[in-house]
Amino acid sequence: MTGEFRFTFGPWNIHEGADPFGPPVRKSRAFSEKLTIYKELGFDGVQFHDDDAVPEMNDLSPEQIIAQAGQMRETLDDHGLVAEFVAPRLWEDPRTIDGAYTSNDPECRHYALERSKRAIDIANALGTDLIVLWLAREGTYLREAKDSRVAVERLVEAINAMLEYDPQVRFAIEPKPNEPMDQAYIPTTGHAIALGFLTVAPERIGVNIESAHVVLAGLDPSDEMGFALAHGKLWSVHLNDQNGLKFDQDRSFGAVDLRRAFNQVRILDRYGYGRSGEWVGLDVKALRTQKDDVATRHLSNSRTVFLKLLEISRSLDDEKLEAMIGERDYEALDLYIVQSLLGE
Ligand code: 3MF
Ligand code: MG
Repeated sequence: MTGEFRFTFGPWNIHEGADPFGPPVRKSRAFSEKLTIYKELGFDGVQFHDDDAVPEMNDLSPEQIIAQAGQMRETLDDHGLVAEFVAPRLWEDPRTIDGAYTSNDPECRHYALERSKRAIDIANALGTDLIVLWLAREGTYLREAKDSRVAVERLVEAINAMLEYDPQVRFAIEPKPNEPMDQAYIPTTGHAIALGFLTVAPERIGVNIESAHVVLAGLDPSDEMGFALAHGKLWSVHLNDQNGLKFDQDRSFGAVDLRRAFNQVRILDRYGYGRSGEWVGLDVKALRTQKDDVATRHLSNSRTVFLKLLEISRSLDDEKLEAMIGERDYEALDLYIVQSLLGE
């Protein structure tokens, strides 16, 4: 079968456990301390928000930002780590309360674009050509407040400006149907890829598929991955899990639906995901109940489950599978998969 997989996560995946109803329950860890944990947990790459790499970047000049990002690159080198991507964090500033690229206020849209250009500078300094766009507040709480056609045009305008700002950089759009907004304008993989085709450089627009986001859209993550793979657009993944249609849980990979996780691993492996340098990214949260000394288990556990499912997928008897499919005996196929997952 195919090759090895390399894993990444973002520093926000080691966190203090606050939720909308309660305060932090674990101590903060400095970013430098988090970096020392990556290798121990079996991870070789780091996903960044722009201000993970350059804190307080809104107070710095573009030159200062590039210099600080350069220092971060050296720190990564020292740890034997590399940057997978940089994502502009466009959902915390007061100017992005009503959206970033789709805000109704032109000054706010201007801020979002300038901030995104700085994120591209940071990516260059960190040595990655990939920007992830999670379009957090690009949606509505009420239909009448924004115009959905204009919103798409504004997204295209912003992405075009970024494509023109840097002729090399690639963008992986991370779709999500809701949260924090009631409805998002780019809720699924199909929307993200179609948006790319409206831009001046569709060949530089792909997707980052997050399992939980797909489940929230009522779809199957492995099918969304297949759709992106058929377009040559699966440039990153955020593997995790999600129990039904509620808030974005970011559960450990495979913790809720093992078979759903299995099928994601299977399609990634089948089509050589990773061969062109793609990483297996996680976007998982530790349960709030988890104590300090064991608050990184969700990361190592997710990786362990991925590798175990990979082993199971590769051990399946292809001839047996083909025979069952040929006979259209999907009941037999069903049992074979379930028994394999049960280790029988
Ligand atoms: C939200 C997310 C985000 C993005 C991250 C990188 C905080 O549901 O999934 O995680 O993945 O901002 O784009
Ligand atoms: Mg994510």
